[in-house]
Order: sequence, then C-alpha cells, then structure tokens
Amino acid sequence: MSFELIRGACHHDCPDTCAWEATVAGGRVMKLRGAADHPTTRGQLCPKVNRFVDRVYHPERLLRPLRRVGPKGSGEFEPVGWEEAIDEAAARLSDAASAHGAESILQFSFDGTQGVIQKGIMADRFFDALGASDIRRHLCGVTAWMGGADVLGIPYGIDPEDLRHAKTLILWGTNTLLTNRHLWPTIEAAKSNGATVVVIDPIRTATAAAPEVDVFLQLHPGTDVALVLAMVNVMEQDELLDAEWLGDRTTGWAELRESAAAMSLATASSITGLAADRIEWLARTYATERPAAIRVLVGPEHRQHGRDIMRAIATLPAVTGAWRDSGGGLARSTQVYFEAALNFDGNRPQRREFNMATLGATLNDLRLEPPIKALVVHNSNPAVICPDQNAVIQGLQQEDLFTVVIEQFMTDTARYADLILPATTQLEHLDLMISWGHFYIALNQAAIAPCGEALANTEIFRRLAAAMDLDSPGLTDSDEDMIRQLLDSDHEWVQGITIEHLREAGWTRLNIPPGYRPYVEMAPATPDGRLQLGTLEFRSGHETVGGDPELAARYPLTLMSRKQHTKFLNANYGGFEAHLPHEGEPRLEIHADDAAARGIADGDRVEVRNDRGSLTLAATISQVVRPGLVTIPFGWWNRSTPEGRAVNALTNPAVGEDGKGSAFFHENLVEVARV
Ligand SMILES: Nc1nc2c(c(=O)[nH]1)N[C@H]1C(S)=C(S)[C@@H](COP(=O)(O)OP(=O)(O)OC[C@H]3O[C@@H](n4cnc5c(=O)[nH]c(N)nc54)[C@H](O)[C@@H]3O)O[C@H]1N2
Ligand SMILES: Nc1nc2c(c(=O)[nH]1)N[C@H]1C(S)=C(S)[C@@H](COP(=O)(O)OP(=O)(O)OC[C@H]3O[C@@H](n4cnc5c(=O)[nH]c(N)nc54)[C@H](O)[C@@H]3O)O[C@H]1N2
Ligand code: SF4
Ligand SMILES: [Mo]
Repeated sequence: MSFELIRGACHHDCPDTCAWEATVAGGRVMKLRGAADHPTTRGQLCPKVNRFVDRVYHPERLLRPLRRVGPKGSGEFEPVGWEEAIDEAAARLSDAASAHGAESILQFSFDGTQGVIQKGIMADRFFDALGASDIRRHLCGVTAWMGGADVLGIPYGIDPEDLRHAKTLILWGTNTLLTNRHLWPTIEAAKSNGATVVVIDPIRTATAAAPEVDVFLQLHPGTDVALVLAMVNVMEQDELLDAEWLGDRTTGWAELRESAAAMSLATASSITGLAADRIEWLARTYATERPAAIRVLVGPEHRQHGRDIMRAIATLPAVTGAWRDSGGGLARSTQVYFEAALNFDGNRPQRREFNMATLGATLNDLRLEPPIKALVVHNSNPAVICPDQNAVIQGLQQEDLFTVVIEQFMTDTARYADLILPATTQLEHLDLMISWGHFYIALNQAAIAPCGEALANTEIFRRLAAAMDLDSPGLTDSDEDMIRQLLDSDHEWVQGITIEHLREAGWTRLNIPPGYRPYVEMAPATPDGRLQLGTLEFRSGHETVGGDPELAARYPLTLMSRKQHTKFLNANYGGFEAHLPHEGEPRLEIHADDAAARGIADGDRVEVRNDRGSLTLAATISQVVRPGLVTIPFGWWNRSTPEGRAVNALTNPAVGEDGKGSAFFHENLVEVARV
C-alpha cells in the first residue's frame, strides 16, 4: 500500500496551533503526528490530540443529518437526506424571518475550530445576507484585549518565543504547562539562561508547582490590581523608574502615581494575602532584573473587574519601559498580528447583537423585539460552555425555538436541536490557521474525504444560502477562494505568503523579525501615540466575599471553574471515556479548614449550591486552594452529575455594563454541604 503525508494543523482553541502530518493510505488516516520541523510543535502534539484519529473515526461520530423525533433534549432523532435537511432548515428560517423579521434568527458560534475559513467567514456572509442577530463572541480574550487596549491602543505583545531572553519572567494567571504546553521549552530556556520565573495565581496549578518556578505568589482571587499598584509604588519610591521614558512615552503618569501612592504595602498585603516583603521583592526584581517579561492569556479576565486586572498588568511594562529590551514587555495573544496582516472583510453590516454570556436570558426573553425564534449553532457547545447553564437549557427546551446544530458529535447542545447537520473534522476540510500563541501561519489540507455524509461548515452555509435564494457576493466562493482573499493583502507581515507556498511548506512565519519590539519600533495606536496610564483603582466584584455582604453571608465560599484536565480542551472531550481523568468524574476541591468546618471528609458527596443552581459531587480535600476558595473543573458534559448539569450551572452570567466582555466565570459565591 502506498502512503501519503498530508500537512495540516490543529484546529483547537489553544495558543499552540501545532502543525501536523497525517499519514494516509487507501483514503484512511493511519497516523497523525506533530510536525518535527515546526519551531514550537517540535514533533509533539499533546495528550488531548494524540488520539485525534480515534475521534475522527469514533463510532459515535455524527455522519448523517438528523431530525428530532422525541421531546427536546431526549436525544431521539431519525436520519434524513441532505436535500431534505437543507430544505427544511431553509424553510423554517424563512418562516421565522417572514413572521418575526430576520433578527428573530440568532447565529451562535464560537471557537470549536480556530481555522479562519471554517470558523466563520462563509457563515458570517450567510447571516450578514440574511440580517440575522449575531452573538458577541466575548467569552474568551475580549476582556483581556480591552484591558490591554486601555494602555496599548492595539494590544500587540512580544513574540512569545522571545521570552527565552527574559531575566525576570512572570507567568501571571496562566497555567502554561496545561494550557500552552508548547511554550514550556521557552520557559525552560529562559530558566537555563538564568531567569527568575514567578507564577502569580490564586490556585497552586501544575505550572505553579513546576520545578522551573522560583517563586509562587498565591494571591486572593481578583486582587491583582492592588498588587500592581503596590509594585508601582515601591518602584517609584525606590527610584527604579526612568523619568525620560515616562515623560516621552506615556500619558497619565501623575494620576497613576497618585493611585499607587494610596496603596501601601500593608494594604496591598491585606487585600492580596501576600506578604509585604514578597511584593517588595517582586517590584524590585521586575524593575531591575531585565529583560523583564510577563506572560498572560485569559485567566484573570473572567471577573467583574477583569478588564482592570488586564489593564493593570499591561501598565507594568508601560511604567518601567520593559518594552525596550528584546524579550521584555508583555506576551499575550498574537492573534492581533494576524488580524492586522490578513485581508479580513472590513465592510460587514451592523447586526443586532447579544453577548454570548447572556444566552440563557436572551433565549428566555419574550419581550425582545423580536424575540429569538430560531437558533443556528456551529463550532460551539453552549449548553456546556455558557454561564448560568440552567437558564441556557431552559431556553433550548422551548418547543417553538427552531434549533439547528452543526456538529461532529451528539453534544449536550445537539440534543436540543430540531435538526443536526453533521460537520467534518480538521482532517476532512481545508483551512487557513492563524495562531494566538506564536507567529506561524499554516495551511490545513484535507487529508481524507469527508466521513459518511459530513460536510464542511462552509459547504453547509453555501447550500443554505442557495436554498434561501440569498445572492450577496461571495456566497458561492470556494474555501480556496476565501483563503486567497485573506492572503491578498498589502501588509508587509504577509508579503510573499501564498497558498502555493503553504501547500508545499505547510506553515511559515509572518514576516516579523525575531526580537521585534512593539511600542518601541512602532508607536501605540492611542490618541496621542503614547502608552496610557491614568488613575487605577482596586475594586471588589459584586459576587465576591468583599462585595455584596448579604450574598456573601449566604454563600461564603468563592468558586472558580478553570481548565484542569490534561486530556480536555474546553468541552470537546468531556464526553469521551478515553479522555476522562482517572477520578472519572468532576470533583470539588476544597481546603481542609473549609471542609472541617462543614464536617466534610475526603471523598464525601457534597452539594454545591447558589441561587442559580446546585450540583452533587465528590469532594477532594485539596492542597491547591487557600481557605475560602473552592474549584470545580470546566469541560465535563452534563451527564457527569446526577443533576444532569456541569459547573456552569453555578456560574455568573453577568457582563460589563456596556454589554461587552466575558462572563465572570471565576466570580461565583457558593455554599457547600455534605449530603
Ligand atoms: N489542556 C487544555 N488547554 C487549553 C484549554 C483547555 O481546556 N485544556 N483551553 C484553551 C483556551 S480556550 C484558553 S482561553 C486557554 C486559557 O489559558 P489560561 O489563561 O492559561 O487558563 P485558565 O485556566 O483560563 O486561567 C489561567 C489561570 O488564571 C488563574 N486566575 C483566575 N483568576 C485569577 C486572578 O484573579 N488573578 C490571577 N493572577 N490569576 C487568576 C486561574 O487560577 C488559572 O490557573 O487555554 C487553552 N488551552
Ligand atoms: N466555567 C467555565 N466556562 C468556560 C470557561 C471556563 O474556564 N470555565 N472557558 C471559556 C472559554 S475561555 C472558552 S474559549 C469557551 C469555549 O467554548 P466553545 O468554543 O463553544 O467550546 P469547545 O468545547 O471548544 O467547542 C466546540 C464544539 O465545536 C465542535 N467543532 C469543532 N470543530 C468543528 C467544525 O469544524 N465544525 C463544527 N460545526 N463544529 C466543530 C466540537 O465538536 C465542539 O463540540 O468556553 C468558556 N466557558
Ligand atoms: S490542542 Fe493545542 S497543544 Fe494540542 S495539538 Fe492542538 S494546538 Fe497542539
Ligand atoms: Mo478560551
């Protein structure tokens, strides 16, 4: 049998965007491995994706369109042909549009794939042409973007690969070993070059416990602004700041200095729970042991004042001028570089929008003008990933909400569909892969023909557009046409990068030189071309122990719900036996003091409860949290508890006052009792 090697890249919502090679024989993928020549993949995928071929050929894969026959949520469906499925979807969407207006149709999609084409270009063209309501995709990274932008204009960061040059390297609210594992060799390189590696996190994560980490600062959740203010205060008092940099490159130093002066070490210590001498040490080290770099992704953003935290973190290198040293500054998402460089369509129409965090409230709000009467879900699993899960499921249960779900598996969301349309996986479709963790762009080539009757998202929307007689430009473009359009850009960072080149090479780096220093080599895109400092204040969120006293009296424990399992990637694998952690179920982690006060022993069944919902779980007496904090892992499917719910039954769907930003996933008050 002859073998063929097909180059592609992982589609998951993960900063690493690994390049891979599929070995194909007789139309079947025999093997999938990380590209050995890719600078960050280095021949290794990860525990989540090492068995991806099993997912593609999984016996539970959805391979035919399905129509609901049982009650919503029952999972009872019958197969139908594609033509019938498309005609039915087109007719029902047209009915909703004529009866209530096209805005009664809601597009709900997220980051199931990060491939630019399958993620949404054709889908967006379809819903733009239709005039449907859109969802604000703010559950991940947007709050962090906004906080960074408050200081930086457009939040470009440094090349994460340049972190190897850092002498002080702070992993600030990011669990690199778990969530960004292909960056770890860079952390190790920095460490061998003599860097001091610091982790700042309310939880003793795998990263915090790694031998490469010199100092772990376990602060109270949501208190980072107080820490930053105290650091600025120390640096100012010890005359470690550069007046020339502050004068030439920043605006608002006087206001920031005043805010910082009001934050004494003693106050910061009592707010954060960190010893004053640790804060002092961090400030001095950060200011003097340079290059000084901070790595953050999204962890601290999922709170009421997450934008302030992200702004505070971005303020540090702006104050010290850490950006001047190659390998110094802030490394967050690199996605902005790709967004600036590629030729994305900038002329899309305005559509009515709802924040995805409030999906439950949106679906249940009958006073909306018009209310939501049809829902089309692709690349997402809102019944698991959205906060306030009980409200989301109540919304999905409505008999008269016509729901289409485009999926690969019978997820908790797909169970509520009227029609399920089977989608291809990354091994079956073409896509262009950008990354939020490095500067490499990749072409994902289809290794095999679609399994069963599955179709790519793009093809499904092309067929729906034709069936609904939509005739806007671009609705018949092929996937390759769309890739060519994206690469057809004058921007220097993508000059010379063509689909032909990518077909050969698989991946290539954007034309950004190593050691590139944003905000030194380019001015920030702020109104005055300077980094923005200004007044900064520590505030407690409403649903925290320092917030609403009445709520905190009834629910004295803080719940965080983070990514925790090595074989989970968001909710993609929570329903797959081979991916479950050895304990086989989600567990509540609780400190020994809080457990003792409630008569809870390790392994006891407990009820975790607040006004939004309750879950029955086994408790683990845990060393990773301090008293007052409990955690439940995110990503489990709803069948993992007797209630048929997962952690998001307890989480806070509130968003910023302007309707923007992520849900406050990590700011929930609960009470725990033995059952
Ligand atoms: N294995 C695996 N990898 C993944 C994912 C996955 O599900 N599994 N998901 C991917 C996705 S979608 C994303 S967005 C990234 C997320 O990547 P990360 O941002 O690294 O991960 P999170 O677990 O969201 O948060 C990181 C840390 O932030 C901490 N944190 C929370 N609140 C605060 C705070 O107030 N202050 C401070 N200092 N720290 C805080 C949490 O305790 C947590 O340890 O990971 C990606 N990679
Ligand atoms: N409690 C709590 N909730 C959270 C978080 C948390 O830390 N705690 N993290 C939040 C974050 S950071 C994120 S990014 C979101 C993630 O939210 P989502 O992006 O919705 O999550 P995924 O589990 O990655 O889901 C995607 C679904 O897309 C499907 N899919 C994959 N590829 C394709 C494709 O090509 N076509 C189609 N049609 N479907 C495809 C998969 O089968 C999967 O079911 O969750 C958020 N929710
Ligand atoms: S999930 Fe992340 S680490 Fe794993 S293969 Fe995909 S990109 Fe790489
Ligand atoms: Mo995310």
